[in-house]
Amino acid sequence: MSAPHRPPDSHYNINVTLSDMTSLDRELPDTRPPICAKLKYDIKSLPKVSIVIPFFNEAPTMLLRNIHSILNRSPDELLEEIILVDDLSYDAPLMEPLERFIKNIPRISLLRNDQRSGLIVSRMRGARIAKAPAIIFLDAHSEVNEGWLEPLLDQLRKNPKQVLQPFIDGVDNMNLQFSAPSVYFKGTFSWDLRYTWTKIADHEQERAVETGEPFITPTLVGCALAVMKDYFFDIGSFDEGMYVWGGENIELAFRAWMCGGKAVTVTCSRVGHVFKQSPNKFDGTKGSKEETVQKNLIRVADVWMDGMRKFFYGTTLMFDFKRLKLGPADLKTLRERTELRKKLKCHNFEWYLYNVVPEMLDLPPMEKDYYVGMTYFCFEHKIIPKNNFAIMKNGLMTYRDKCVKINQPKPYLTLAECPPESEIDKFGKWDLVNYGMNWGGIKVSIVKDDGVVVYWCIVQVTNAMPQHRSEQMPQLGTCDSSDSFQIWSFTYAVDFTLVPEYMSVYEQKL
Ligand SMILES: [Mn+2]
Repeated sequence: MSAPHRPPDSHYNINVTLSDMTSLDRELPDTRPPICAKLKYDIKSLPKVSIVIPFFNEAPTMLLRNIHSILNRSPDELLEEIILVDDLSYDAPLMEPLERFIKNIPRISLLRNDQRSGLIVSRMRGARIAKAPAIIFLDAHSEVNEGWLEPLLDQLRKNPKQVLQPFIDGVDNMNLQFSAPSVYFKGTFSWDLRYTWTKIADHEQERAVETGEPFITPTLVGCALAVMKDYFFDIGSFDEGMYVWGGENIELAFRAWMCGGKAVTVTCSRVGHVFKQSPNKFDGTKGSKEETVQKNLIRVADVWMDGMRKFFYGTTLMFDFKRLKLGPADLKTLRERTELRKKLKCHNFEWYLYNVVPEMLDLPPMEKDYYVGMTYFCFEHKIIPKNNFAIMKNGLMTYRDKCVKINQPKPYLTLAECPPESEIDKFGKWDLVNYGMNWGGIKVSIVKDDGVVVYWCIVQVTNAMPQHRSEQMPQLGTCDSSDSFQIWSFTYAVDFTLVPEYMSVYEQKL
C-alpha cells in the first residue's frame, strides 16, 4: 500500500488540522544496506532513550511528522520519552493546538523557554531532565526511518564512551522525498572550522555496506546525535558559552576524540533531515548570525586546536570580522572550558590529526595563498579531498610537494615536480577568476615557445575510465563563465601575517 505524496507546500501549511497528521502519510524507501534488515537486536539488553527536540517556529506538520515517525518506528520498550523544547516560538499552531495535540500522546512533554536561548541551551534544558540512560538530540525537521533506533542503542550498549550519529538521508524541502547518498561520507572540517563532507575510502564503504557496521567520523554533522547521558555530562555536555548554534557539532567531536572517546556514524540507522535553505533563525540580540557563529568557532579554536589555531585565524576569505573580541563573561566561560580539557586529560590537537583525520596533516603552506575547495577530484586515479590544492602567490598550483602540470597538447592535468621560478610562465600560471566573493573560475595561462599566451579554465568532467568510473575529474577547456562546470568554490585565503600578533594578544588574555 503506498500513500500519495503530499503536495509540495504541505509541510509549510500551518492550517492543516492536527488530526491530519495522526498517522504518517506516505511510505519511505528503505535506504539501508540490505544486511541491516537482517540484523537482530536483543531489545531487553538495550538502554532506554529520551529524545530531545528543540524547535523554534518549526513548520508544525514537519514537527508532527517527526514525532509520529518516532512513535511509529521505535520499539515501545525503548522509548522512555520525547522532550520538546520550545525556544520561544510565536507561530499560532505551536501554541495551544500543539499542547492539545500532545495531551493525547503518552511519554511526550513540552518545555517552553521564557527567553530565546538557541539550540545549544535548549538541548541542554532537555538533557538535564531526561530520565533515560541514553539521550538522542534530534533537529525538529527530521523524520526517522524504520529500524532507526535499535542500531544506535546497540552501539551505545557495546561502548558507552562514544558519540553517535545516524546515517543522515536528505529530505527534499519541497516534496519531502527521501534520498540516500550512494557515496558514504564522513565529517571533517576546513581550517575555517566549517563542517565538511568527505568521501570515505572505497574499502571502508564496502565494509559498511556488507556488514552494516558503523564507521568512524572525525566530526559530527550535528542534526542528530545519540549519546549516553552519564558519558555526555562526564565529558562536559555542550559548551553553553556558545550562542544559538554553530560550531557545537565540531566541538563535541573534537572533545569526544581527544578525551578518550570517539565519534561514529551508524550505518544501519537512517534519519531523514531537511537541509533548509536558511537553516537558522537568529534573533539579533547577540549580534549577527555571522558574528555569533564566529564567536562560537573562536571558542572551538582556542580551547581545542593548540598552535594549529593559527590556521583558523589565518583564513580570511569570508570573514574580515573574524578577530572579534570576546567580552569578560565570554572569556570566563572560555577559561572554564580550557580547564575542563585539562581536567579530562585530553590528547592534544596534533594527536587528533594524526590519529583521526590524517588527511588534514596537509597543512596550509606558510605564505599567503588561496586554498581552493574544488571537489573530490579523481586525479590520476586517486581521489584528492577538497582543501588540499593551493594556488600560491607565484602562480603555481600545488598538492603537497607537487605541482599541477598541464599535459599538452591533451587537456589533462597531472602532478609533477615544481619548476624553478624562471620557468613558471611556461609551466602554467594559475589564477582565480572571481565571480563572487568565494566562487568563480580557475584559469591558467601558459606562454608557448613562440611567445603566444594561451588561457584555459578547469572544467569538471565525469571520468569514463574504468578505474574511477563516474568520479569527477578536472580537465582544461576554453574559459566560459556561463558554464556551471567551470565554477568552483574557494574555501579560503590564508594570510598568516595577521595571525601572530592576534594570537599573542589572545594568549595574554587567557
Ligand atoms: Mn537541521
